[in-house]
Amino acid sequence: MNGTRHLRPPQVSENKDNVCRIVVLGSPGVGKTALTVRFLTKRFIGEYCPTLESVYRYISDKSDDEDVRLDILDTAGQVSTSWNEGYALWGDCFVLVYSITEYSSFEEVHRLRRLLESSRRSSSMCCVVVGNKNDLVYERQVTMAQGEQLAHEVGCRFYEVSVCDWLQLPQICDIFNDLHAIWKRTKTLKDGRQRKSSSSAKFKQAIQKVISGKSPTTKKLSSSNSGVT
Ligand SMILES: Nc1nc2c(ncn2[C@@H]2O[C@H](COP(=O)(O)OP(=O)(O)O)[C@@H](O)[C@H]2O)c(=O)[nH]1
Ligand SMILES: [Mg+2]
Repeated sequence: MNGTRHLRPPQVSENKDNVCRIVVLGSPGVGKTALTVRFLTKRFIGEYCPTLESVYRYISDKSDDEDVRLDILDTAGQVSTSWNEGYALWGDCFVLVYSITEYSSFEEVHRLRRLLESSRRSSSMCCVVVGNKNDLVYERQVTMAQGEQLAHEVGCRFYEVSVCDWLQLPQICDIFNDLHAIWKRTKTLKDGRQRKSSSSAKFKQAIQKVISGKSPTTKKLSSSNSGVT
C-alpha cells in the first residue's frame, strides 16, 4: 500500500499491559480517520489522505479519575476482498465503522466481523458498531434499526453519529472511553481468574508435598511430636 505507514510492534521496554489497543475498521471513505482525529484532537478536518494508516497513542489527562491509555490504529486502503489478519491479532478492541449513506459499507461491517472472529478464533471480542454521517439524513441508506440489529447480533454497543457535528463530540469520546472500560473490566476478570488458578495450583502442590511427606512443615511437625512422646 503506497503512502501507508505499516504497523510496527510496540517498543520492548513498554508495559503493554496498561495500553488498550483499538483498531478502527471499515470501508474506505466512511470516516475512520475523521472519527479518530476528532476523538484525539477534538477537531474535524475535512480531507485526509485515504491511504494514510497510523497508530496514535492517547493518554488521558492526569486529572481524570481513571488513567486511560490507548493505541489507536486507524486502518486504510482496505478493499472488500482483502483482509490483513495482523489487525485482528494486534488489537484488543475493534471499532467497526460504516456510513449510513452507503449500504455496501454496512455489509462490509458484517464481513469484517466474520473475519475478525475467524482470525481470533473466538466469537467473543470487545467491539462496537458505529454508523457515521448521520448529518446526511436525506442520503440515508441504512436505518438506525438496521444498525441496532447488527450490533445486537454482534453482541456489542451501537452508536450512530456525525463526526463532523461538534455537538456530537461527547458521543464520539464515549465510543473510545466505553471500549476502554469494557476492555479493562474483561482484563481485570481474566487477571483475577489467572491469579486464582495459579494460587490454587500452588495450594494443590503444597498439599501434595504434605501428603508425600516432602513438606518442611510435615518434617517439623513430626520431629516436635516425637519429642513429646
Ligand atoms: N457529511 C459528513 N462527512 C464526513 C463525516 N465524517 C467524515 N466525513 C467525510 O468523509 C470523507 C472520508 O473521511 P475519512 O475520515 O477520510 O474516511 P476513511 O477513509 O474511512 O478514513 C471525508 O471527505 C470526510 O470529510 C460526517 O460525519 N459527515
Ligand atoms: Mg482514513
